[in-house]
Amino acid sequence: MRIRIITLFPEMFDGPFGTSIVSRAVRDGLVEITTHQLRDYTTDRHRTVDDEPYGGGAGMVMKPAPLADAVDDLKINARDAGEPEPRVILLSPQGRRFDQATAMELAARDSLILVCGRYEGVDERFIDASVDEEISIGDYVLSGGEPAAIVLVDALTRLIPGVLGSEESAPSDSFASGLGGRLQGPVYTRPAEWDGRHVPEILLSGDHARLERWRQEQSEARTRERRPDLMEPQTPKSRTRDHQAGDGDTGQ
Ligand code: 9WO
Repeated sequence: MRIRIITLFPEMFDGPFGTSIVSRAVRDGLVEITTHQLRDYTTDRHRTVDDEPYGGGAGMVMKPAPLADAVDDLKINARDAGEPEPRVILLSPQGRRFDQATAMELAARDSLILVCGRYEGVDERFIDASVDEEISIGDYVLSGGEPAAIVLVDALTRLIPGVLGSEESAPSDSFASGLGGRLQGPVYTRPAEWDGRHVPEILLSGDHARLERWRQEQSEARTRERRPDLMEPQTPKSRTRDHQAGDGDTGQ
């Protein structure tokens, strides 16, 4: 899998991608991740990437041309490398909510371009012209799309065959396909008593059949308690921009 990331802050990715499972996957050639400085796609002397919003308002808006030029260049790059057309994803609070099912869907693609916005947003015409899908990792405002891109890459990388050892297995299909699954129950390690608190006796009993039943019950009780929404039938996914081409959506 090949992931290209357009950003004003490439150095934000050095730590997360240089550590742990993602770095091992990169080292083993299972995923190739590159960051691309948006400013390199400006053409003016001051390397301008933003401007004042039409109609007034606080802050600045990202200009469409450098973003579109970056995407176009990286698509040419992908074609030259013999890759299929990359899917272009903008990380944005206005996007479809990211979940394990979306992670599986994206992990099955060979080539992605992730676009990280900054300031108060990106010019809507860039989204209309160049973005296939907007994805949100949750209902909060960040300073930019970068932390969301890091989350997305982490979740995808774990799903690439060969990335996880047999010890740390990927989530099962039932969990993955729309969280029809359950939350994980409590886990414990040594010592059997710590600070006056005991590990549940059943974990020490060696009765595997009873233990498996207990784990299922714990998982279900916790899900019912904390995330009852996971136990409801899933509502249909909202359509992606792919399916909306030409429907006149103004994004309002
Ligand atoms: C800024 C702002 C300021 C005042 C009132 C409303 C506002 N909205 C925003 C805003 O959405 N800023 C974004 C910052 C512009 C695009 C990049 N930024 C961003 C991406 N923040 N949060 C995300 C994000 C991405 C994916 N999932 C969750 C959040």
